[in-house]
Amino acid sequence: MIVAIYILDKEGNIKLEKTYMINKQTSKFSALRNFISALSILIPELEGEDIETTTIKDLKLSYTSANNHIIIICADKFEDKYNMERKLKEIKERFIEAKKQLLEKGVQEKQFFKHFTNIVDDIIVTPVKISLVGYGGVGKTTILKLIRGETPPKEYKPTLSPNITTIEDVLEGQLEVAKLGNVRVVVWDFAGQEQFRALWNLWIRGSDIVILVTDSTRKNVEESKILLDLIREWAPHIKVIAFANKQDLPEAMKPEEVSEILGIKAHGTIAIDPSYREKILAILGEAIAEIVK
Ligand SMILES: Nc1nc2c(ncn2[C@@H]2O[C@H](COP(=O)(O)OP(=O)(O)O)[C@@H](O)[C@H]2O)c(=O)[nH]1
Ligand SMILES: [Mg+2]
Repeated sequence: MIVAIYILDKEGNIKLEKTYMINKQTSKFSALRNFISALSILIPELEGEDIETTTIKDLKLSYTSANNHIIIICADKFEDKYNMERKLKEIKERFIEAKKQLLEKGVQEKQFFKHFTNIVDDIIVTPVKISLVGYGGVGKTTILKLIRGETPPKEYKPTLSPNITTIEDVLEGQLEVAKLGNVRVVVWDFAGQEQFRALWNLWIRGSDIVILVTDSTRKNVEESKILLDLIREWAPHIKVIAFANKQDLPEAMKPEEVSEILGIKAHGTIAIDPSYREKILAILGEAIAEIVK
């Protein structure tokens, strides 16, 4: 995975620095910054417009020059070279374009790099697709609203990675979507909307994480098991977790019982209770951390 991006000026000053590491990786790459600073000695020699990639021990570096700056993408040695170079090329093009606009508008350099960091994020961070699936009425839309923060939470502490803070509301036709940074959460109703059934298979296969939502009644959980078997058939390797929603209702089975019927981990939720937002975001964060490991 890509772990950092740096933009340095001709004098070797770091103008933009952004790391994309998760927990454990930090120590491994802590020397990176010093290394990059040292690398700046080479800048005067980096005249060419090409993109080059080199591997140094556990690191893979792609670099290029643009507008008297050097742009460096750092990844672990397993990262695909072409993926890095493709992203770097895009960043370079956007950098040149944005610089031009900056000059026209007279924007301060500091402001420029702050703004450009957002552009870089969009390019670097691979989007994560999460599908909330289940029968009608189990609480998917309510969960999505809770994720979006539409129900005011009693207490809000961001539990996902620092990137995942801007909440953008995107509605695409029939789909209900929440966007949290690079994470896209989409709702699919299993019952009804027959015309969308054909897309189901494709969508599920394109998802990184599927969350099967149940209302925790025995009938619904047993029906959802059939849905789970279908998902498994379509996408055998996808990460599927379950929500045992409506835990506040007297007929709700305990999450453990739901887990047992489904054969996968079921988290107890109450989507109408804003205090569950944090728990739900934490579950998503954990699942995401696992898949991008
Ligand atoms: N008691 C209770 N009601 C819930 C819960 N989550 C959702 N609901 C209600 O269940 C109904 C259906 O929810 P909705 O999110 O529209 O279900 P969807 O069809 O899966 O999108 C709505 O009236 C919600 O307010 C919950 O955890 N507890
Ligand atoms: Mg709904």
